[in-house]
Amino acid sequence: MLTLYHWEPNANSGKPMLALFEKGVEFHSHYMDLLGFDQHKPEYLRINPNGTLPALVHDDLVLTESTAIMEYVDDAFEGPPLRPEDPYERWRMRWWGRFLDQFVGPSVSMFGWSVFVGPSVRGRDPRELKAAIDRIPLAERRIAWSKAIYNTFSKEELAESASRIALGVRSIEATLGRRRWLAGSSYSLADITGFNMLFGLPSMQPELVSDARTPRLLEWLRSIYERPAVAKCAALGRTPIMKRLAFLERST
Ligand SMILES: N[C@@H](CCC(=O)N[C@@H](CS)C(=O)NCC(=O)O)C(=O)O
Repeated sequence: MLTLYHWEPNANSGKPMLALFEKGVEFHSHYMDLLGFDQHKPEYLRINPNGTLPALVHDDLVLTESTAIMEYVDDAFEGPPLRPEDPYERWRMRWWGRFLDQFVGPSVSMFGWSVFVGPSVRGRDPRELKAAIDRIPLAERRIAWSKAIYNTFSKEELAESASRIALGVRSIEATLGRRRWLAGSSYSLADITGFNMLFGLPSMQPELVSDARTPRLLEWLRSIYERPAVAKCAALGRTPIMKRLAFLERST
């Protein structure tokens, strides 16, 4: 039995999901309504006490942390390898994973929480929202939810996030001028992470990511978007976030 507990197939939930589809592994998809706070309900906290997504349950094993789950999936199942054989390229794959997860991802997430998550729930009963915030197990996630709901991300922190995203974008654009994929000559978990984190940028920040400004990054996003596994992920999405993928359609 293999069950992936996930929200939309983007950011963290999209990473192990895309890895599973790329390898052709059959799994049960358990959609969690993050905007309905499913991830903080007792039945899910029994699986992941941190109340965050994704989590993969494989028989009696529970796996959390999206990047570590992807490595587990690549090790535990048959299918095309998603990590380079060459030790140096494998190091590069991990370097990119870490840079994206630790430096770029939290900034992209801050924007997502500020422009999508907050506005999606803000109109609900204030007492219910306060109770929902109080139930969040991780202090860090409580703070993010509270800022999203009460619209209190500061100008300074949003500016810092914008500059981190811009640095991430510049780094990827430069790297893709030297090699086909982030780690080297083969598509790897680094590309899966980058795609899930950044596919929304052409629609949300066209002044930063566009054919004119970042042609290589856009071509890289498009070539991942065109993989059959991405269409399978997109079919499991339920919110307007998935509409951002349409910006990767080729015009001709
Ligand atoms: N480092 C974790 C981060 C997981 C995480 O924070 N996921 C977000 C969704 S992208 C979440 O579950 N948020 C739930 C919440 O804030 O209530 C991973 O990579 O799996």
